[in-house]
Amino acid sequence: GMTCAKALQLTLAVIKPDAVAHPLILEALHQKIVENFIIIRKKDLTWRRGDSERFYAEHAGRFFYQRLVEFMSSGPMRAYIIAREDAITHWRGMMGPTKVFRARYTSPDSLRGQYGLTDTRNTTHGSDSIESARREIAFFFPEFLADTWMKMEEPGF
Ligand code: RTP
Ligand code: MG
Repeated sequence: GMTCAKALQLTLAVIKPDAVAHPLILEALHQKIVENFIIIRKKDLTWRRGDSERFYAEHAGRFFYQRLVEFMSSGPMRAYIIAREDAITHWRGMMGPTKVFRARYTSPDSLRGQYGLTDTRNTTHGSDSIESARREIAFFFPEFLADTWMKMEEPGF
């Protein structure tokens, strides 16, 4: 039975345009996700610039904002809703540090350490808290009923 059902947590994982553009890297990242999580939803999509601006509104004004917004709407992405115990922390750990220099030197086996190109073109995104996971899952998957789904996972359902 699903003895760990109580602890299942959802998060959003995104494979960014730099990684989707390379079929072998996309496949490697997909396999990592398959091996580590239950995939609840998966979607290929391309953002308009406005989507990118809304998603990263909290970074508006920072020096990298324009390049980030531009890049994230530059080509196809793949988004997943994934589940496991401590999904948020686990996926962030697999990604490794945001900055590619740090990723390469401190976490060479992480996804960004292996495949990251720059601080912006760093292969993946992951929600950083329960609140942002909820917000970001709704942003990418507005049709997904997170509350209903989690209730179905309660013991005794
Ligand atoms: P996020 O906010 O997306 O979860 O990412 P994070 O916590 O790992 O990184 P953060 O520092 O909050 O940066 C937000 C996004 O901006 C991109 N970035 N580009 N120097 C640059 O060009 C630069 N610095 C940060 C990151 O790739 C991250 O997606
Ligand atoms: Mg952040």
